Amino acid sequence: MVLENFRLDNKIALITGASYGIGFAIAKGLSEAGAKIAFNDINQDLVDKGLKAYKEAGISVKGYVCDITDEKQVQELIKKIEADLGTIDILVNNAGIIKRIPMIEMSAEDFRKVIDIDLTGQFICAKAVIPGMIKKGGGKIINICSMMSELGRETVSAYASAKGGLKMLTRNIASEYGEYNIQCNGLGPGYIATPQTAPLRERQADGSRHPFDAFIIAKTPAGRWGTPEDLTGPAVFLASEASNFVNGHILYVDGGILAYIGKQPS
Ligand code: NAP
Ligand code: GCO
Repeated sequence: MVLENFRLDNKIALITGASYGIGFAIAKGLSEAGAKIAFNDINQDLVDKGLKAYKEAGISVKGYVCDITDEKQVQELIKKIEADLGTIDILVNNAGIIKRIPMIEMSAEDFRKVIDIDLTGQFICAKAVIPGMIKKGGGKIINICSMMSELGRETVSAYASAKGGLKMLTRNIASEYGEYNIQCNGLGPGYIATPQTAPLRERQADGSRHPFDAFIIAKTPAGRWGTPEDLTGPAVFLASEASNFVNGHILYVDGGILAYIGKQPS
């Protein structure tokens, strides 16, 4: 039965930065497909916020404080999860930040911080889980990419550089570890309504849409922002045996933005 291939029963999944937003929605979806869930976030307050939200959603999870840019912390995190739940089968590299600053006004320190969290952190987490996946006979790594893995725009030079690099890290992990039955793919969300994009959707003083909000609506054939829940089905697919021959692919979940020139302004 083909639908059985989408089940995740007895699989152990780590979703990074998953106290809220896209990570939370993906963790909820993987849990509903049968996976045991572990998540981390950058501080105890966020982990506690996440634990409360998961409990309210009826999801049993393990939560851990871990900065994904700190390799020692990540290696400790993996050991704790292995002791609490077992060897990780699925890693969703979701944690990230964005800094919207015109490039020539951006400090090298800020640029490095975005690269460190949005790209180096994903390398550190993938490096930490791959040995266990090899021993276990396989695994799934899902890197949360972006429209900015393909496109640029004003003020997001660091973020676009990181997400472009994450696309190639995805392809390289697929290339280097595919022979161990590890599939590494990317999920490329379009513009999703989360706290990270809230500044781009703020209502103007006169009650009108934020200009960027109106722009994204015109650029999206679906005529709407995505929701974190729009990502759960694609995430379950990439985490499951249904995608065992999909490797090094970036699955864009963008409502059609990348295919569309955009609606003519009225
Ligand atoms: P987000 O605001 O990007 O938050 C991601 C989570 O990661 C937050 O809880 C954040 O904590 C945490 N985090 C930040 N730095 C960390 C670190 N060093 N170690 C561990 N955790 C860390 O939320 P989102 O909008 O749900 O985005 C999730 C992912 O999707 C990100 O990778 C983002 O780039 C990507 N994405 C988002 C969109 C969108 O439209 N929202 C579209 C495409 C891709 P803090 O709250 O303290 O920052
Ligand atoms: C921005 C947005 C985007 C989204 C997302 C699009 O400022 O343009 O934050 O970067 O977060 O990455 O896929």
